[in-house]
Amino acid sequence: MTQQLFDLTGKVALVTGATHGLGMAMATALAKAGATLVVNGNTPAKMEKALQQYRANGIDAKGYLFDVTDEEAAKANIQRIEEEVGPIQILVNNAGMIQRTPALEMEVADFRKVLDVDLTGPFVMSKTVGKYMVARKQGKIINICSMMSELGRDTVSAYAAAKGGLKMLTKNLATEWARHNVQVNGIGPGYFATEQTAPIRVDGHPFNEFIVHRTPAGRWGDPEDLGGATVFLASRASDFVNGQIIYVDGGILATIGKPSNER
Ligand code: GCO
Repeated sequence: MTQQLFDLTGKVALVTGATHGLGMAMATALAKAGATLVVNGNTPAKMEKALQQYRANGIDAKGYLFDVTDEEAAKANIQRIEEEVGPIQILVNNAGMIQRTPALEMEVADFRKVLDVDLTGPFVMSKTVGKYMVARKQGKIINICSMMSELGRDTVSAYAAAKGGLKMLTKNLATEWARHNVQVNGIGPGYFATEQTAPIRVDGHPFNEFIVHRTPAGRWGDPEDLGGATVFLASRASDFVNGQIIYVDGGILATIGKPSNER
């Protein structure tokens, strides 16, 4: 009985930004739990390489190239996926970007771009896929939030504003769509070892030392650490879970931290 709760066999899962990093890790976990995987990306070369990586891992992923902030492109591709692959029952809004610039130096256009990709994009995708899910009275939407959904940090004002907004968008869509048996939740990753964090993770970088010390688990997250929460929120096991953000953060949000001279 318990295993069946987490079985995704026969379910179509669409993961945006899944050509690398945390998106690929979460998409892989969904596929390994039985889901039919559809991968979104916006770079042909990255998509080709990613599909090869999925195939090498025994996953026959389908790739669709489109910009999640472009509503017309999203509508056209979601319709294609529904026709070519099947009804989308799981949507993971993972595609995102970050720009690390002090607020006083950030161009307003750059601020708007981050908000567009990290907040409007998930809205476009949720609205486009949600229309099908609400009509079918079944669906799972998982928005990938962040530590910055709860905490500020120097240089990431746009990203934090977007991820804080994404937390509240998650709660609002959950409020509107729970009655249609569509569960909308989020995952808030802590600090993970990915391409996105590579610049602040190099040995000796002050931020690298800071994170290892600030995280009670004493390490950066491994992308595979996200698989369990992803499968849980995509499966029947979370049918009565709505508007929740599961923070997979090694304990960062649980603690004020400790003095720098303590291990
Ligand atoms: C940063 C990091 C973070 C992490 C993640 C934390 O610059 O602080 O890139 O944004 O990627 O979002 O949850």
